[in-house]
Amino acid sequence: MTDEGTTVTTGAARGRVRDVWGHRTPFGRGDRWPDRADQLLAEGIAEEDVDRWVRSACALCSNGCGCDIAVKDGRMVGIRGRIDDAINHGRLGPKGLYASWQGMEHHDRLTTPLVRRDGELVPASWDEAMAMIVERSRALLDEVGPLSHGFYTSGQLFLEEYYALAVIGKAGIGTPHMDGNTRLCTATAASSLKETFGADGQPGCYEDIDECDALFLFGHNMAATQTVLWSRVLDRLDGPEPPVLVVVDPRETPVAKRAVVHLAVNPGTNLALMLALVHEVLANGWADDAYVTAHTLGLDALRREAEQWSPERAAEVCGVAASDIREAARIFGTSERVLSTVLQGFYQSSQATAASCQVNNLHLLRGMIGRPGAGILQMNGQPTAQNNRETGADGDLPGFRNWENPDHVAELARLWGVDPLVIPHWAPPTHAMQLFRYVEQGSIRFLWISATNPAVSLPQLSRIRDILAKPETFVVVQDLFLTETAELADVVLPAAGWGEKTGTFTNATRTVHLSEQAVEPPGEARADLDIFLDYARRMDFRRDDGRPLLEWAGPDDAYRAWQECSRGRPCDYTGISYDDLRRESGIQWPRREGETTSIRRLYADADFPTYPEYCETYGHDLATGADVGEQAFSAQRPDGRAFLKAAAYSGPHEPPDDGYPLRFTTGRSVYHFHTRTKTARSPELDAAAPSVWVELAEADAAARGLGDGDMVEVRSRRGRLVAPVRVTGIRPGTVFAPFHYGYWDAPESAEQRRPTAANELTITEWDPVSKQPVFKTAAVRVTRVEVER
Ligand SMILES: Nc1nc2c(c(=O)[nH]1)N[C@H]1C(S)=C(S)[C@@H](COP(=O)(O)OP(=O)(O)OC[C@H]3O[C@@H](n4cnc5c(=O)[nH]c(N)nc54)[C@H](O)[C@@H]3O)O[C@H]1N2
Ligand SMILES: Nc1nc2c(c(=O)[nH]1)N[C@H]1C(S)=C(S)[C@@H](COP(=O)(O)OP(=O)(O)OC[C@H]3O[C@@H](n4cnc5c(=O)[nH]c(N)nc54)[C@H](O)[C@@H]3O)O[C@H]1N2
Ligand code: SF4
Ligand SMILES: [Mo]
Repeated sequence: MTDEGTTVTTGAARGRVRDVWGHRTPFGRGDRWPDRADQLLAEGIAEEDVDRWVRSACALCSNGCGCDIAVKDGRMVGIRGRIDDAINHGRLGPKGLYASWQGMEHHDRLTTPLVRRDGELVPASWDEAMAMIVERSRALLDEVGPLSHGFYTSGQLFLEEYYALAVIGKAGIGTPHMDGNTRLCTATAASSLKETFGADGQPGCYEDIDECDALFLFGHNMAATQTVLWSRVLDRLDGPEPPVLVVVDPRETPVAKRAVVHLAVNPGTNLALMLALVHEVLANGWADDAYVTAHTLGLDALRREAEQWSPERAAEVCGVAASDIREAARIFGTSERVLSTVLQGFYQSSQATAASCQVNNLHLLRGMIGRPGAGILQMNGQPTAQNNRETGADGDLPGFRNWENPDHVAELARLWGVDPLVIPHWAPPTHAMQLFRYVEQGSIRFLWISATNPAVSLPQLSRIRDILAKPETFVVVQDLFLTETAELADVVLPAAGWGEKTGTFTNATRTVHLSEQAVEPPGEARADLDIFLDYARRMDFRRDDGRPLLEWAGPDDAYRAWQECSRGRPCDYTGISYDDLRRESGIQWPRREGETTSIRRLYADADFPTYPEYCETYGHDLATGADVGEQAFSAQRPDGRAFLKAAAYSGPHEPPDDGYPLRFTTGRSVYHFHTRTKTARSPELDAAAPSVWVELAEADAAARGLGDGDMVEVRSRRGRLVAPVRVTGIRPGTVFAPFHYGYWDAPESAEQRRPTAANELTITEWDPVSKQPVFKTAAVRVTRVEVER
C-alpha cells in the first residue's frame, strides 16, 4: 500500500496479459472510484533504478489514462498509472502497461528518411528527402493547383501537429482534400453529435459510470477496447446497487456475458432495433413530454418513423427476441439514470449516423442528459481522434466552425492572415474514401500520409494497394516503422513518437493531457510537428502581410495559437495552459480564459449549440446525406433546441445470399492495437495473439464439419482470408475476424503465404452522413482448406 486505499501492483502487473482488468476495487453508486496504482518496469529494473518519471497519458486508445513514463539512461523502461489522474485513478490496461513503451523502444524503428530510387527505397538525408517533396509539391501547385494535393492523417498525432497540418492544408495550400483515419474511427461520433446537438462535443463523462442505474453498450466491446473503463464498470457491477447492463453486439463478448439483456443483432440491423426502442419509449408514455417540448425539434417525424417498428417487426429483422427488445426498452424507459456508450458496432455498420442518433433521441426523449449518471458517450477510439476533429486536420474547419458559414471562414482568415477565398469552403471537405478515389482517378497526385497504415486498415485492400502503388502518384509516408503502407511510398519520413516529443491530446470525454518528451528519438527521427513546420518553411507559405504563415518554434507556440483559434467556440481551450496541465492531471474543455474549473457534463442547462450563427453544421438528411442548408435550418428556429432525427431503415449494403450465405463482421482483440505496429513489438502481447483467426457459431461450424483449429477460407466478392476456426458464442450466420493482421502471414516459404487481413474482404461503402466506411457488414462463404499450419 502507498497512500491510503492505493495498492501498487508492480509484481502483479507482470501477469496482466492474462489478468486483463486487474483486481477488483468495488464501489457503490455515487461513491468515488477507488485508486489502484498499476505499474510495470522492464525485466531487471527496480523502482530505485529509475532516473526520472515523465508526465504523459497513454496513447493506445481514447480512454486517455494518465501515466508517468519511467526513464533510465535515456531510454523508456516502464510506465505507471497516475493515481491523481481524473480518468484512470492509477490504473493501466495491458496495452498501456506493455505496448506503450515497449512498442517504441524497438530495433527496427525508422531512423533515416528513405527515398525511392530505381524502384528501391534507399536511405537519404533529410535535406534530400524534403527537397524531393517540396520540388514535387511546387511543381504540382504551379501546374495543376491545390486540388492536386491530398493529406491523409491520423487519430494518433498530437493536437499541435494536427493544427499545424490543418493550417498548412487550408491556408498554405488551400486544398479541401484532407482527412484522417478518424474517418474510419469516430466520424460517426462527430456526425451524430453534430446532427443532434449542432456541434461536436461529448455530453457525458466517466463519472456517469459511477452514478448510473442502467448502462447501455451499443456496439461497444469495452472490455477489450477500453479495458480501464471496463474495470470501472466491473467495480460497479461488483459493488452495492450495481447498474443493469444492456449490450447490443452480435458476439458473446465479455461485456455481453455480464449483460442482463444481450441483444445479439444481425450485423447491419442496428437502426431497426433502435427505432423499436424509440417506439416502445413513446408508446408506453416513458417520454418526458415537458423536456421534449421545451428543448427539442422533430418529434412528429421521429414518431412517424418509429411507429412502423413494433418490437416484433424489429425482432424479425434483427434476429433477436421481441421480449428482449421490450425488456431493454423498459429498462431504458423506467430507470432514473441511464448512461449509453456507442462505438464501432454502430459507427462502422449500416446506417451508422441514423442508428447512433437514435441513442441521442432516447436520451432526449427521457430528458436524460447533463445529469449525473444520465449521459451519452458517443465514444472515440484513437487516443487523439478528438483533436483531429477539433483542429480540422480531418477537413472540417478548426474550432468546430461551420464551412457553410461565411463569418466562420472570415474569422479563420483573420487569424491566419490570408484571404478567405484561399480557405476551402465552396463544398464539403473531401472524406477519406473520396480522397482515395481521387487518387485512383488521378486528380490527386501528391498524397501525404502521416501516422496511419491504410494498406491494412482501409476496406477492400487489393484496391487500396493498387491506388497506393500508382506510379504517377507521389506518396509520402511519415511513420515510426516501415509499414505495409510505407513500403509503397516514394518518400518515407522517420517520425518521433510518444515519449519522444511533447504535445497535448484529448480523450473521449474532452479531457486534455500533456505528454512530455521523455527520451530522444532514435537516429534522425523527428517530431511530426517539426516535419510539418520544415515543409511550411521550405514551401515559403506566407500571410498576406508577408510574415511566414507558421512562425512557431515548437509545440508551445503551436498550442498557444490553437488556444486562440478555439476562443469562443464550444471546444474553448483558452483557460488550459501547459502549466495548468502540469498541475492538474487531466483537464476537461471547455475552460475559458480566467476560469479555474471545468464543468463535467455538457448540456445540463439544455441549451444546445444549434444557433445558426454558432452551430458547426446546418445538418443533413440522415437517409441520403443531403445538406439541409442555412435557410431551411434557420427557418426551423432551432435556437438552442436539439434535433430528434431519424431515417427509414434500409438494411445492410450486401445482405447474405446463396453464394455468400454468411454475414462477415470485424473488430478487435484486447491484445492488439490496429495494424499491430506497437503491440506486435511487445513480446508478451504478441505471444497472446500471434496470428489471425475467425470466429464461427457452433451451428455454422457443425454444418461444415468444422471444429476449433480447422483451417478455412473466408471469401467475399472482393478477396479472401485463410485462418483457423474458433468456435464461439457468436450469433449463428455470422463470421468475425480481427482486422489487426497485415495482408500476408510472415511466410517461411512462398507456398505458405496466405492472406490474413480482414480488409481483403470488406466492402467499399460508407455512411451517407458521416462517410464512415462500413467495416462491419459484408457477405461471405466459408469453406475448409488444407494448409500447413
Ligand atoms: N485492444 C484494443 N483496444 C482498442 C483498439 C484496438 O485496436 N485494440 N482500438 C481503439 C480504437 S481506434 C477504436 S475505434 C476502439 C473500437 O472499440 P470497439 O468499437 O469496442 O471495437 P470493435 O471490436 O471494432 O467493435 C465492437 C463490437 O462491434 C460488434 N459488431 C459488429 N457488427 C455489429 C453490428 O452490426 N451491430 C452491433 N451492434 N455490433 C456489431 C463486434 O462484434 C464488436 O464486438 O477501440 C480502441 N481500443
Ligand atoms: N476491418 C476493419 N478495419 C478497420 C477497423 C475495423 O474495426 N475493422 N477499424 C478502423 C479504425 S476504428 C481505425 S482507428 C483504423 C486504424 O488504422 P491505422 O491508423 O492504419 O492503424 P495503426 O496501426 O494504428 O496505424 C497508425 C500508424 O501510425 C504510426 N504512428 C504511431 N505514432 C506515431 C507518431 O507519433 N507519428 C507518426 N508519424 N506515426 C506514428 C504507427 O507506427 C502506425 O503505423 O482502422 C480501421 N480499419
Ligand atoms: S485503457 Fe486505453 S488509454 Fe488506458 S491504458 Fe489501456 S490502452 Fe491505454
Ligand atoms: Mo478507431
